[in-house]
Amino acid sequence: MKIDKSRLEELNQSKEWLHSGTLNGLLDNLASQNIDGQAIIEQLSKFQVAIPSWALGAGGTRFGRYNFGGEPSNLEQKIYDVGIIHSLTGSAGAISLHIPWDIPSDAQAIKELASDLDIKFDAVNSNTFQDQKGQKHSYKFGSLCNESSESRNQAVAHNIEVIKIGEQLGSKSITVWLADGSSFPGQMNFRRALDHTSDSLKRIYAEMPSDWSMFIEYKPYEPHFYHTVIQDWGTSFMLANECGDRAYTLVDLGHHLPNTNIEHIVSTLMYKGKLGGFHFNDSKYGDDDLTVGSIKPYQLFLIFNELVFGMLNNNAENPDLSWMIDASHNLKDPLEDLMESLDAILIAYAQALLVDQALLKEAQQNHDVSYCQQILQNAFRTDVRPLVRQARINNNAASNPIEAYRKLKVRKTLIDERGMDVTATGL
Ligand code: LRH
Ligand code: MN
Ligand code: MN
Repeated sequence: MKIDKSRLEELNQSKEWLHSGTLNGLLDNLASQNIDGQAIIEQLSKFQVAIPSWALGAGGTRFGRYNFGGEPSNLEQKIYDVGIIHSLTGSAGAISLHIPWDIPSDAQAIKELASDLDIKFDAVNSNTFQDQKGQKHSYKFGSLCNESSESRNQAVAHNIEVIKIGEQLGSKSITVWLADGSSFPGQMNFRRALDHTSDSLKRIYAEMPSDWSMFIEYKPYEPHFYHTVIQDWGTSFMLANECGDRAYTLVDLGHHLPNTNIEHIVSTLMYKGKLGGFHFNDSKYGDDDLTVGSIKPYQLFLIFNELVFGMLNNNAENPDLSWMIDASHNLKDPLEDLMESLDAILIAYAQALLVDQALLKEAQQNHDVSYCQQILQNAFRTDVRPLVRQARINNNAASNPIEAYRKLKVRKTLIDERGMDVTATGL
């Protein structure tokens, strides 16, 4: 199914009187603080976030999974779903594929479909955290870190295969997340596991085309509960440096122990030009993968404040970041959930763009701690939603995507087309 853009325009028109009133009030208010609201709207319109192919179905927990109905059961349908989100929000112009869940049978046809829907292929993700049918060697005791060179070689070969598939689609990066680690003291030799991982990553890096980047995710625990080989940003940073200039650390918001200062990590990595990618989600306890902004919106704003600062002070040539939502669970309509995440991302970005960096610097240099806090909190407490709505309208998308999604009865159409009892491939 495709969204009828003229219906979106009608819906936007019906709310225009309400929207323009609040927008103009906000623009005047910002102008009185010397903030150019129109410039912020333009930046918001340009901001594009990739949708992971595995978030389009109703995700499961390890205890159970409930079908939502109308879920995509193949890559083509997943791309149509991203097309729906992109038409409604104007900010989801990319998809991130997971191999082997999303191997295209006809890469050219898939590429054309995506291009018709104005969707690019973001980073491709390899998967050595599960054994696949017919696979010769197991990853039960690790993949890139395994004591067995046969398992390691197989995992390296898989990553190279993923790069080849990505190349056919026009992707320019690979994201590596490893489940490698141990669950009991003594089970694994830390140093040998790290050494093997470093060596395997270098072998994958060497096979990347010269315009490709590698993103290395870290995560402190899960699925292993004693030690994880790439447990933190420092380990990822070290491995990325060992691989080369085009290897970067990827920050996934859920991959930190409670109370970690993630904005500080962002700042440090950007200082060294080594922040490559970002996975958005939210969490209360661990890698909960909840809707972005649903639990800790102030933290999200503080992270965006560092991202904006980093992008403005790009001395170390940090590349443009690869943004992706990495959230999925089993309660909400997955498409509504993703649109809520996109909304939260744009709101936090808009709030961060309100921060007067020069004024903040002056307050910091004067050690005016209260004023520093006020500058940040004034930005955070501004209702920027009219700016986000206008950015969507400028992109010919829906001013209120979820309302439009419901009015256009998108889920019902998907269920009619695909049935109730379908399961998306993925987590
Ligand atoms: C596991 C994980 C990770 C990856 C994704 C494929 O923690 O969520 O964040 O990006 O699986
Ligand atoms: Mn992730
Ligand atoms: Mn995760």
